[in-house]
Amino acid sequence: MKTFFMVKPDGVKRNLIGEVISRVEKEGFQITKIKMMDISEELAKEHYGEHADKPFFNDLVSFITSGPVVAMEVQGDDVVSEIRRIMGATNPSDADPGTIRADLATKLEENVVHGSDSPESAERELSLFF
Ligand code: 3AN
Repeated sequence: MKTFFMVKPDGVKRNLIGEVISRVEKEGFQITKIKMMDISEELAKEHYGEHADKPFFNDLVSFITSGPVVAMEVQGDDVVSEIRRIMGATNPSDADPGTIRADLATKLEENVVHGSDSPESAERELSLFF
């Protein structure tokens, strides 16, 4: 099984790429594709399409296009839900201790990582980015 995983611009700016990837690898998952890239406005709007009618959509697009990201395909057993577990809840203040967001993020809008939330999203997002 495969999922899409990304270190977002805040994580890249704060030199957290290695820390984040190391957590994923230590849990036994394989990074099968990886690239640093700038996300275009078009790709950002497509990627966050499900949030198009939310009040925070424009902020989401400007944040994700604000600097380079590290996009990955990650492989392993139950990898979609396992990566979500390693990431922790969307809002860092709700995230369990030991998760990436609890340990490394402070703000809901800048929460260091993205991971697909279902096998269907994983397929969609992997085809958008790779
Ligand atoms: P996740 O990143 O955990 O899959 P989503 O898909 O619900 O979370 O939200 C995508 C991104 O939108 C989040 N990572 C967060 O940065 C932002 N976001 C979600 N909810 C809000 C909110 N209520 N206000 C501001 N930003 C939000």
